[in-house]
Amino acid sequence: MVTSAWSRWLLWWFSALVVPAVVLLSSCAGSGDAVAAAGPPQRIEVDYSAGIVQGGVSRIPVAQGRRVQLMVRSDVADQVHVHGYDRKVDVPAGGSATIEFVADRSGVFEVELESRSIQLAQLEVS
Ligand SMILES: [Cu+2]
Repeated sequence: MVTSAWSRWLLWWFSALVVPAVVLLSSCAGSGDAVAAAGPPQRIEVDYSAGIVQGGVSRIPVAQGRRVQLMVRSDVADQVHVHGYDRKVDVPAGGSATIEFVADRSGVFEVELESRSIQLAQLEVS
């Protein structure tokens, strides 16, 4: 038979330890992402011209959960593709295209000029 003292102790233990731990864990993941995503976006600019990525192809660190604003300038018409997040946008010759997304997946993701299979950058989300 469960005594009332025992059930009170269980209840106390559950509310004192388990509930706050779960709330703490979920708020770490949840509100952290929300704050990062709500903050100013990380702006990344890539310039593709004369057949090369100006300044070279770089691996750009991005904090997971952060909003990213990726702007690609290009002197050729193509499509910009962010792998992993599978975002695509057309870029006109001599123009620019912007992709905005929340970097909620960790890993290294290639940004590519799709039809030319040219790597523009890598996003390292962690
Ligand atoms: Cu691609």
